[in-house]
Amino acid sequence: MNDTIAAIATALANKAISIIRVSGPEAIDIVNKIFVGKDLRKVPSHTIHYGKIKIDNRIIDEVLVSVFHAPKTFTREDVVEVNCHGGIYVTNTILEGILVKGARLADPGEFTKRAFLNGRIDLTQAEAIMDIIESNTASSLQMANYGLTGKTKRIIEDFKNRVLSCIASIEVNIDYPEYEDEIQMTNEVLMPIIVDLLRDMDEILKKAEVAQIIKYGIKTAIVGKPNVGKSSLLNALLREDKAIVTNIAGTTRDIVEGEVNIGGIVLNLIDTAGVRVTEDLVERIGVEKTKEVLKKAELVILVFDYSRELDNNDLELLEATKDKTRIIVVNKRDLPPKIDLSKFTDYLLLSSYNEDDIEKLEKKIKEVCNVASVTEIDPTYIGNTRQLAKLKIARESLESALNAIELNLPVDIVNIDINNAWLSLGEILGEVTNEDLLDELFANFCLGK
Ligand SMILES: Nc1nc2c(ncn2[C@@H]2O[C@H](COP(=O)(O)OP(=O)(O)OP(=O)(O)O)[C@@H](O)[C@H]2O)c(=O)[nH]1
Ligand SMILES: [Mg+2]
Repeated sequence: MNDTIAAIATALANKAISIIRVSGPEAIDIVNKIFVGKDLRKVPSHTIHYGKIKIDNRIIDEVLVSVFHAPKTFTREDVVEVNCHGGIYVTNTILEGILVKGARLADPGEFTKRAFLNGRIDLTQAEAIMDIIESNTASSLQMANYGLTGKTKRIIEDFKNRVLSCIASIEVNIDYPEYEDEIQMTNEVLMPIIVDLLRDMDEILKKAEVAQIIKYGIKTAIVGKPNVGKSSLLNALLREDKAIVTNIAGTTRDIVEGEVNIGGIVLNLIDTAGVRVTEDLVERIGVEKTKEVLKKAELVILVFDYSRELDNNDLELLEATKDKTRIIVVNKRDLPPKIDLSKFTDYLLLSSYNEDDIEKLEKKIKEVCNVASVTEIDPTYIGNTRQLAKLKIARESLESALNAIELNLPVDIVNIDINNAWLSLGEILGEVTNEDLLDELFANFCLGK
């Protein structure tokens, strides 16, 4: 980790400004070699300097260079940032100049990885940086910011400390049985502590389901037989003419996707080909795709046509979606009815042409997804999948400790499970990690981050 890395931190497109970031022991020296202006090796930390970049005796650009001395920097190493004009060619030329003078091109996420390895942030905070970049609603951004400021870290540390104090007492008892002042960690003493821990973890895990929805959105499939108005409904929800609508059955052949933000919740809408038995090859492939989408959907909007009688296609879809979180929409309520609504227990009669009806549908979606009240997000909403998976493993270990206590197994056996819980909690923070995990994790970051 002793080399100096460099990368373009901004998007590579013709824009107003680009930033090239350099980090490592040689950062200042390297940039100084191509900078015309003050001697960057002599300027104080956290200062910005105007000058020019000169490579092979040619002026490349007029720039502002920021100099930050270790350790008060993002990576805890010396960091230099070059603000240049935002053309793709000029930015690449300056980066190349920096690489030629001895820096290495950074891997994706390598700056953040260094911040983590140098102890400036823990793994939950590193992941929160990524989550901030990927946020697309106010609530997911707020959640990511809780992570970045270390609130997630503190929740996990609190669990870890509670688990550790059990382990410590058990081990003192085992190693120094003669210390009579120490509380004896019998199964009776341990039981309520473990029960409390499980209860508190469950509370976090319960909120996590909603947190995941906030972060990733809800995969929502709009299905129905041909011509019921699925694409019209998609367009109405998106407030955009995205999918082609015609009065010809079988208009949508391929899936059409769109994203809509309903009160802070993102719906990943998927309009599908109308399901029916068909001889048309293209349409048949579309129908197969619909069935695939249906399997993966977290929410299904099943659409019927009020002006046509229910047929086998409708009934099959009703059956195929019965175990899904589902909203039944009976569309085209402006036309003379042909459907006996008493067939359904819960449905929304609407017209995709009517704005009030669409708002009713949105309200129903929030209700069904149980996210109506997600305006108040507190720091205990953890939305990061890796962190949650580890927390679940820690919970399982404690559950198995509890089983061992109930069987009245010796405390040192119970301690094995408690130790495992402690290790999993440490993994959330990145205290116990292996290289492969870190490589995989940071590889998902953007270049220059
Ligand atoms: N009267 C009336 N017509 C509607 C309504 N919604 C959609 N339509 C019409 O129904 C026809 C079919 O609409 P689409 O949205 O293309 O239907 P679809 O379910 O996507 O059809 P496929 O893609 O073929 O499966 C079009 O002519 C729409 O204008 C409605 O609420 N009332
Ligand atoms: Mg369609």
